[in-house]
Amino acid sequence: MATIRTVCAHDCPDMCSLLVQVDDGRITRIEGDPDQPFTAGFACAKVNRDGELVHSPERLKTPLRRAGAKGEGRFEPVSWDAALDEIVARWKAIIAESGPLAILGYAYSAHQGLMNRGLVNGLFHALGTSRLQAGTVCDTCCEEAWNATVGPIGGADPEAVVDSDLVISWGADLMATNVHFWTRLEAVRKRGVKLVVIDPRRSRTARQADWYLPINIGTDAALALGIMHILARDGLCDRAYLAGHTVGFERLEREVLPRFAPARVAEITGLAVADIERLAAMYGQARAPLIRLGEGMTRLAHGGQALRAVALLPGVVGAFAKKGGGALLMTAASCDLDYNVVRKPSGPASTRLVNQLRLGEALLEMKDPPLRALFVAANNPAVTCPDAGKVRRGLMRDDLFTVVHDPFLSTTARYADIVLPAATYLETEDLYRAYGAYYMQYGPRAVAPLGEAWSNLRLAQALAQRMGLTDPVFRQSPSEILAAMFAGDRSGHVATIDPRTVPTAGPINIAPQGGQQFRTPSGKLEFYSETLAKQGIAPMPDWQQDAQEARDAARWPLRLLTAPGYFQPHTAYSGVAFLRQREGAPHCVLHPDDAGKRQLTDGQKVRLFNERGEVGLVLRVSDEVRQGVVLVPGQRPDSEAVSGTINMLCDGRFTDMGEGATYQSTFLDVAAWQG
Ligand SMILES: Nc1nc2c(c(=O)[nH]1)N[C@H]1C(S)=C(S)[C@@H](COP(=O)(O)OP(=O)(O)OC[C@H]3O[C@@H](n4cnc5c(=O)[nH]c(N)nc54)[C@H](O)[C@@H]3O)O[C@H]1N2
Ligand SMILES: Nc1nc2c(c(=O)[nH]1)N[C@H]1C(S)=C(S)[C@@H](COP(=O)(O)OP(=O)(O)OC[C@H]3O[C@@H](n4cnc5c(=O)[nH]c(N)nc54)[C@H](O)[C@@H]3O)O[C@H]1N2
Ligand code: SF4
Ligand SMILES: [Mo]
Repeated sequence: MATIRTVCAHDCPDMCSLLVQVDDGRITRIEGDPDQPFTAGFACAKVNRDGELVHSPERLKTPLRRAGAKGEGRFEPVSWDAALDEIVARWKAIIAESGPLAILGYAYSAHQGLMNRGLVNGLFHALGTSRLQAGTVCDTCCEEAWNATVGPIGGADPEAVVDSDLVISWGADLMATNVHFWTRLEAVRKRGVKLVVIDPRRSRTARQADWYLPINIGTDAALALGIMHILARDGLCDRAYLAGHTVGFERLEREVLPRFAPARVAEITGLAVADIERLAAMYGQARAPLIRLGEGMTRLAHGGQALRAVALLPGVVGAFAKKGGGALLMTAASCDLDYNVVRKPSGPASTRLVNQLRLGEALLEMKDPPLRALFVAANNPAVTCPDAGKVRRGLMRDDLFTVVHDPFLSTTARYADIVLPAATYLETEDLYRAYGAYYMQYGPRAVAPLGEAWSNLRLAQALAQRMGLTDPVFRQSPSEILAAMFAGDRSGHVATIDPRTVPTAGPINIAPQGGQQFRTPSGKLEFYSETLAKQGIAPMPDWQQDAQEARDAARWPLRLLTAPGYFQPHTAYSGVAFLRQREGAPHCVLHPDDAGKRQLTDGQKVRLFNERGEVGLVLRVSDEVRQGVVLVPGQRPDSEAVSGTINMLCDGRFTDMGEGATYQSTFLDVAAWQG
């Protein structure tokens, strides 16, 4: 028996340090590392089960070649050599005939390791192919909005919550997606610190809060501006802080805030005037209030404005300067490693981009040259991209050569010409840095890759060598690549770390010291952003009714709310039968009044539909959501659902900033399932 200390590589802000017990080559137990302060000795309810993910009978054991129609899922095993020979021959022929732009290849976020995620992208960067504009399905909107406000730098240290005296979870379901911060918070709450949750749905986190505010979807900017209005009205602004560390507040106060008096804000947000007043007073009187920002509020047409308005609040009361105060969206931008070593080893500085959330359109409509080959690792776009029907029509193209690298036969893999078995993170070694806490850690593999599975890193290097690429990173060992990421003129904590010590150091705290820094063009917190003005985007936060949302709302009675499932947040956990059962059949949630109006009852199969199509799910009736909203947790594959997947009803419209996904600008109706 051996116990291996490694790192959880799932797409999750916590980046836990794990103790993995291995008996005879099998993982028999996974626990959180008690020596990593943030992990604090426990792994979440999903990753406790990752032994079952690794040893799942559903794992792919060998490379496969398609033997049936695309999407049918019929394959025959082939050797790695045969699979790689075929891929390289096809790619070389396509490049010779149409040029490298006819190929699109990428790895996305299911393996958070800096090498296993980065080097696949480095391979396609070096080949000069079309490039994925990645993350638009997830965080580019909130990231752009944060950057325009605070700059590309991490927010408050979640461990500093011990010094907070008020915490607002604003559009984040902490118990589902940030459970170690939640535990920290619970400890602080025992001392009387209050937790306020602002969310359109009564999430688990909302139910545990001291005060829950059920806000209308997409109205957060109005609430934040309403709070600023009251703070200014009541003399609760920190004028010295505003003068020294921010730009544009006076103009906002003159031109925008007058329109956000409490009565109007109440009308927009669906909250009572008294509650808005109370929230503003609480916030204005707190010494070090912390706002944990979630991404939920940004997944709609004006998501960027919402995030900006909320992220600016700590500037109004000077909370950014206080330990325990400020705002936390993400932390990763404060870690100054040389990521280009793996992501951009060589290749043209710019090339044609394919927005991840418009993959279907790119596959079907791109010309000069059309996309002729697609490579996907660590992503399941046939389920998790909006307009999933279009993605699948693209994947159905007979003249598209598709390769999917995945530990499982994902929905996307069913459309591939060649499927390659991927090793999971527990079978790979890598360097990690958290995006929701200030830690870096090296994670060795716990067990050898199962069957013939290969890591993303091994595959990227093998393909690069066969394609004739000579960049050193395609031959180096992980420890050599790690050293290269630390080389050069680094800043912050990274500059003080000796890379040779990293593989055995365990968790390394890399929290920046002092108050919140700003890395905007002005070096200050930007209530007014010149950068946005230049892009033709409103430079000061504002709230306006979106015209297209208003038209769709007039046509369809319900609005989609999307949030992670507790046991099945993404499809990455769908290989564990126990977790599928715990989450239950893919479902939607309606308020009792909305269900009653349609004569629908709890547990029955229902049809969700709009102009883009229909999907079939099981109905749950609950006042977790308000009237007019249908919640669909997680993105579940069709194989588990009554029919289809929710992204078939969402379109590829962009957010106001960052060209991100607008799942929640989707309007629809629900009826009984027929047939
Ligand atoms: N354990 C684990 N953790 C994860 C993940 C995982 O797979 N496993 N996935 C990670 C990933 S990739 C991501 S992107 C994050 C996502 O995690 P979060 O940043 O928390 O974002 P969401 O889960 O999309 O939404 C959070 C909440 O926002 C609410 N919300 C929706 N619309 C609005 C709105 O208009 N206003 C307000 N105020 N609230 C709104 C939703 O109801 C939901 O409860 O979680 C990460 N964390
Ligand atoms: N409607 C709607 N759609 C959404 C969202 C939403 O809230 N609502 N959320 C969006 C967000 S925030 C995100 S981040 C995306 C997530 O979407 P995806 O990135 O597609 O995430 P997963 O479902 O985790 O699927 C990743 C795939 O990678 C595979 N995989 C796991 N580990 C490895 C590995 O080490 N190597 C390789 N090669 N493969 C691996 C898994 O088996 C799985 O098939 O979905 C987005 N889609
Ligand atoms: S909480 Fe997040 S980082 Fe920790 S074990 Fe679970 S998925 Fe992994
Ligand atoms: Mo995400």
